[in-house]
Amino acid sequence: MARAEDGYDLWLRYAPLDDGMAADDAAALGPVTSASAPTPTIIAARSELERGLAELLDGHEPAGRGIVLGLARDLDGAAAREAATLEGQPAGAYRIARLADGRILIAAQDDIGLLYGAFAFLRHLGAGEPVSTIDDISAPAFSLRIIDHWGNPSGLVERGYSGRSIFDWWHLPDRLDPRMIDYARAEASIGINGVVVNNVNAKAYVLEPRYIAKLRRLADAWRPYGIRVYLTARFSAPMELGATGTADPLDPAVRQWWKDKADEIYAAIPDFGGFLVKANSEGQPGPQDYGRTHADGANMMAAALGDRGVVLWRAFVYSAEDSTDRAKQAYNEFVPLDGKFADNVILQVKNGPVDFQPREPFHPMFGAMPHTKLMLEGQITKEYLGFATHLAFLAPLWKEVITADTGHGGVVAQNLVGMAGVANTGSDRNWSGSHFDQANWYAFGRLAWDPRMSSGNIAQEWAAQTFSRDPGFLAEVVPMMLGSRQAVVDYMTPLGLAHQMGTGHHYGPAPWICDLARPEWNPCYYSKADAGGIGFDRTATGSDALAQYAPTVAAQWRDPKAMDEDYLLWFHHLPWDFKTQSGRALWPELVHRYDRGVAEVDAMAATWASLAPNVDEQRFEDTSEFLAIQQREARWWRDASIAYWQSVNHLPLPEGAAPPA
Ligand code: GCW
Repeated sequence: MARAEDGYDLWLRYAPLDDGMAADDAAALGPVTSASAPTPTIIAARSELERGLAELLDGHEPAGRGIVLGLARDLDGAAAREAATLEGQPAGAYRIARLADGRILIAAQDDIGLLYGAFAFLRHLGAGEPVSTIDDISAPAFSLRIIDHWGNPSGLVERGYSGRSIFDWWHLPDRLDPRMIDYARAEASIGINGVVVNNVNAKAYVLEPRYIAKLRRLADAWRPYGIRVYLTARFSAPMELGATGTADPLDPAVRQWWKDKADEIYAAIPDFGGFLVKANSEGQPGPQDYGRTHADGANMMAAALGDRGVVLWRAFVYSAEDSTDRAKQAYNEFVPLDGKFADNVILQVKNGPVDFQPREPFHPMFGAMPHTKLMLEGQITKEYLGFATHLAFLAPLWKEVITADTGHGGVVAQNLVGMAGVANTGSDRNWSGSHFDQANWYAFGRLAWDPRMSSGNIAQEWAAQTFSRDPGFLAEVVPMMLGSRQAVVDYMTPLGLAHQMGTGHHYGPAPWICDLARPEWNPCYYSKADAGGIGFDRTATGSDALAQYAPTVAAQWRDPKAMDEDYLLWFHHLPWDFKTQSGRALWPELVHRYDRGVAEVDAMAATWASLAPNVDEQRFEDTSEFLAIQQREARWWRDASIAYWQSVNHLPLPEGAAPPA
């Protein structure tokens, strides 16, 4: 692959090591061989290693004892003993070790573990680690590590900010875009093992035979990379496709239709992953249309799949009929159904109870359904964080959620069987719409593999592989990435505010919108700002959403004077002169945080400007231009928000506040 400066190579750039290091590594490395019979996956692992090493070593011929790929059952001696350390580990686990005879061993219990091990070895080298110190054993924390695409067969991507869909539905199945292989390499390199190819706001016709044929071509292409395909299924499909007069999940003809459909899909794609379903949510059809429950609907589809696949049933539901507190609805609908879902049903729950905001407390369903499998849904595409334009590294956001103590025994991550990320990839040459948004794709996969990884380590290995291994560069860029999401929180929705984005596009500020028919589509519904104060009272005197959390967790957020102020206005409606922990009253504290966000973006831009020597011209310029937009738009957010709050609280700009731009 050409060493493109346009971002196409992602973190799989394999930029040449500096000469000394390349020479040392070449001396320690040798030809890649396989102790196991070649399968498509093992061939992919070998060819990735060969391609990666050729580029990293940049002309230096490997002169060492060689790299051996091998399944545990095919190894003997010292290699077998190393591989034995994987016993009991889940599918995909790998071991990388240096044997006494100088060979590098990449061992696994299954083919896909060898591919993951090959990518891991290249990641270590790509991040600048010398061969002599690489020693790794790793296994995925979750069995389901899925990417959800929100692209429509038309090519338009819902909330997609990187061009059109990467799937060329038009030419499939006859033509497979070679990009689909690079896509699979990228996903496999971070451990992703499932891809939902169509939008949750689904069209019924993707279940027609012509689309199953297209999907089959993708499934065949991705199988060597360990990726199973999934489809979003529209609940009313049997009706819409003219087969039944109802979509009632208890109707025998409906049940038979789904069973036949599943059989038809499995005949074409024996390892089809299953169905993702958005039901009775934002106008999508669902079991409640027939007086049935979410469990009735999900279990019907689960029965059709049998032990061949899973139903990923989304918990993102809220309705206009309940205007009290949108944040409470999913919990209210689903928690009473705990224990009623079939074994192959997994509830897919957004990280927070409202909708992918720059910051939300973790969703109260986590930990509250001990007899139900749950999966976390995060959004890689930044619908509410400035699209692909604003730089915001999301690992800290996801870490905040997966490390949160549910109060029901364990942190969120311990209550999950998987993680699903809403894709930010599209037809843009750089895949993600911006170079730094590639980091969010990368981080999502790394956390789904190992939720214990720190945001800093993820940023460091991504930036080293993607841009430069120079320690001076990394010392600047990693902290810049780590602070970037908090900056967005500060200039958009500080102190626990949420959903202040313009309704519809969700890009710029619109706290003043208050006249839309559905109350929960109005930003004013979330701020509840008036002359007396600001914030959503979710304590017992208000919606009492707090009561949905375990007592120990609720206790942390009950007292506005003692709590983590990042969630202050999420849970409390407070007077403008409420004394915050900084000693400032709420109003000047709010303004201070907007200013802090703007200042942070300015600092990010200055940091980036200083890194010109480390980054190729095109990617440097692309990023600089976006940062300039972000600087301007951070001010737009701050100034528009403050001006609106002033129109309701009639307070002057606090002393020392930065004047509007
Ligand atoms: O965040 C909201 C988006 C919708 C999306 C919905 C969902 C796919 O604004 O565009 O629809 O969430 O998650 O279903």
